[in-house]
Amino acid sequence: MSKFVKKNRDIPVEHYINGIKKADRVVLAQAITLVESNAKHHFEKAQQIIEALLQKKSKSIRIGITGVPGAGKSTFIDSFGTFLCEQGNRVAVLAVDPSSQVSKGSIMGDKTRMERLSRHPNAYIRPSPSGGNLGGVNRKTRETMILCEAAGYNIILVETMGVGQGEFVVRDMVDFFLLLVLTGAGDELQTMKKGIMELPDLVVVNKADGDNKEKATHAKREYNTILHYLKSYTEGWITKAVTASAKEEEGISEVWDIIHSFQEYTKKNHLFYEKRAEQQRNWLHDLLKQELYRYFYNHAEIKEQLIKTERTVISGEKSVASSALDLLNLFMEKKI
Ligand SMILES: Nc1nc2c(ncn2[C@@H]2O[C@H](COP(=O)(O)OP(=O)(O)OP(=O)(O)O)[C@@H](O)[C@H]2O)c(=O)[nH]1
Ligand SMILES: [Mg+2]
Repeated sequence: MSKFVKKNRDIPVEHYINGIKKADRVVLAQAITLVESNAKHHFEKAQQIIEALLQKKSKSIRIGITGVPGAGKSTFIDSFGTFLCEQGNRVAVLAVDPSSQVSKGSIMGDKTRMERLSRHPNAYIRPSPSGGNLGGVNRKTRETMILCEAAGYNIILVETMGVGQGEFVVRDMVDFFLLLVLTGAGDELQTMKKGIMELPDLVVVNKADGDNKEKATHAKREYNTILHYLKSYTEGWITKAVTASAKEEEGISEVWDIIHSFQEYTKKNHLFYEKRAEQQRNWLHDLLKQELYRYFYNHAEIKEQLIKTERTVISGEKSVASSALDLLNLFMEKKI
């Protein structure tokens, strides 16, 4: 626990709310620390701050960036983010790293990969919250996003590694999802999780520079062929593959043009806010399921009864369905 978290009991919520409204980066960072804390009283304070800062229709765009390790996500965010900042945008970079428990936050531990962006006054970079399960990381990232938007960041970039469940979680919290790939579609697809090709709104073949340029162009064609046969994630939007070089800063403005037309298209047919509404609903239900599960399995009497019930269903004394119902009834009697 950081020194700040230990000391912060006396800081009133107004301090955070006003500071964030004034785009004070130090206060924003302090509020995010509260959101990331697992202590109960921090949770309550964080919720008060968030509720005061909720926006009905935030004008931001949330962009998820995924890809296998080494695809160039951080380098791409550095170039892309700097490009966006130079156009007058305010860019916040967050990360979802389900592996951080093991690797202690490998993702974006390398702020050096975002050296230029981290120095830009319009950018705010927050490394991934460490510890906790994917559900916890999910909530923390979503709430951090709300705080950043309230502080005036109009573009939110979320980096996640395309290896675990992270990309599915991030897909459901962003408006636009970008998959960064390398050359050789065949090989790479094998290391990527099944179904991932159905998630992106854009595929960017990175490292299209030097000797690699030709191979990247070839891979782009291969990806376009694959994408042609897949259903798009966003109705009516055709997911394409393009080439770029994060290092040489080529194809960066083209990526932004595509995101811009995506925004225009989805706002015109109301999909943009419909998707956000759906994401809010999903989040609520995910959270409810998670909490119900936790309450149920942590309930002392349920735990005890569950062992007995297991025995009776294994021995065939009682049917599984009626045993489950009995347990649920017991749980409800105890809770309500
Ligand atoms: N030639 C070339 N190299 C690149 C490009 N983009 C990234 N790289 C290099 O590829 C390596 C990995 O880049 P990162 O940006 O760290 O990749 P990442 O996807 O963020 O990696 P993880 O965070 O470990 O998942 C680094 O050595 C980069 O310098 C590019 O456009 N061209
Ligand atoms: Mg990275």
